[in-house]
Amino acid sequence: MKYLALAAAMLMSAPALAADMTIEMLNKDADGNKMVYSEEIARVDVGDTITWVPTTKGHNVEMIASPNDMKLKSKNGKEVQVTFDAPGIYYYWCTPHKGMGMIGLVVVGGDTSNKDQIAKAKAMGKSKKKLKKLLGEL
Ligand SMILES: [Cu+2]
Repeated sequence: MKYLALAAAMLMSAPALAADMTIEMLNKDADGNKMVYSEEIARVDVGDTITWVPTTKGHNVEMIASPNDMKLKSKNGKEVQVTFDAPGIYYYWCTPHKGMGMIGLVVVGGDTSNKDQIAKAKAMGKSKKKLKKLLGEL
């Protein structure tokens, strides 16, 4: 009986693990969009991990606004991994390409209650329009 309980617990934890996500940093995506993250809106559960992979050179991840004021500025061209422990919307950009609209949102735990905070966060060039568009999709 002990083993059955353990097996059941392992089965139940499987979906959370499966929700971990990889996001590619791209010069160009399959649709021809330039300087983009492969997932512009990523939805994960609390405790999930996202790995950003530098498929092409010269990109990074810099956190701009988040529910827990997360400090993050990854090195250009390096893989970076973040585990999200607080629910809410996280807004980040690629430092070299922020003016070209290279931004992304992570929604953790389905919580969009800090949408106003994100809407007021800094954005420049094409990122302004893109941020509005992405927030409109939440
Ligand atoms: Cu970039």
